[in-house]
Amino acid sequence: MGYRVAVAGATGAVGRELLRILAERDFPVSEVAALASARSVGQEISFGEKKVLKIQNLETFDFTGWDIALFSPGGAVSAVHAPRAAKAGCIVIDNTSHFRLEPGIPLVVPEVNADALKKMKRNIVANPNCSTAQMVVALKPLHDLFTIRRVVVSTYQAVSGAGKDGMDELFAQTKGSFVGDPPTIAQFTKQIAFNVIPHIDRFMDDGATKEEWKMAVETRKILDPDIQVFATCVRVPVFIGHSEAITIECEDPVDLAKARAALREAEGVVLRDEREDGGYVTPIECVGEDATYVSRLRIDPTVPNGLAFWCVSDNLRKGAALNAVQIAEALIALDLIPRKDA
Ligand code: 11C
Repeated sequence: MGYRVAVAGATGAVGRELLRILAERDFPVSEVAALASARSVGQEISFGEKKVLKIQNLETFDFTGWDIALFSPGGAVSAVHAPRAAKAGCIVIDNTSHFRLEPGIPLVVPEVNADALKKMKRNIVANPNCSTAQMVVALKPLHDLFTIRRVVVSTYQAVSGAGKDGMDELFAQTKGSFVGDPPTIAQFTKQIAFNVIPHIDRFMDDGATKEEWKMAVETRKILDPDIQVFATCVRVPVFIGHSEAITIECEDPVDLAKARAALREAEGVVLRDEREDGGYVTPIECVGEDATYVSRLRIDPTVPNGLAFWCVSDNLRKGAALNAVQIAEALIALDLIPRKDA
């Protein structure tokens, strides 16, 4: 027997990845519903090798009797429909930023804080921002060893973070540049092809962007409320795979050999750090992979107890869909999803 699982926002980049990962990991499903907005109703979407699902309307879908809902339809839509699903008794794992900081709603990266799931009060669990998820996976073993006090991070974020339309814009601008078409700019504030843009999400009063703010507040909720994070988030012309240059300052003296050993052992982390040409991981190599890759690990001698590294992961997988499915798996392991077929 399996679980009845609904995927909301099934036609988006993350929604498609959610369906792919559920099938790939043989998630115990008895039935899967693919939900999206009215304009996609009736379209077909594949689930695994053999099944095709017809898109149903999220607006009118009745969640009664469904066990798990994986939501990625955009914050405003989740704000309305995630509580509706939760009220119907379905456990919602929401990939938008809408519920992340709300009390009683755990914000979870299973390798880091699966235990927080036990504090779920409203049938909703939040999935973090992609740039936060991969960073905390890499930080956790280092925090356990040296107690991180401050993180300075610069990101190099793929256009798929802005969804399928962001990917289409990079493709169209790149192609257009070879045939002499002027760039059409819609998803980003400036041309993204052959460029980088130091701006993701809206500006806040202190001059930081909301993406930068999210990295700080989400890291504190997931890993440790005493960690300070200073982020600069940059969009780069890469389709999939976020990269991050991270420097940490720790309370305790840092030992490089111990850091390496802990990263090698850590769940979800692959250390590839060979200090030679090509001995590091780039975003194109992490596409379709589950791991968070760490490379270029070295002491930062310019700050007390400093350590620096490079971190890369598939933003649609660990940064979104994979983490959501791992949360569902952790909820099952902790026996936190009431079986309606029991
Ligand atoms: C980006 N990180 O790369 C964003 C996308 O809060 O879930 C995910 C936004 C979020 O544009």
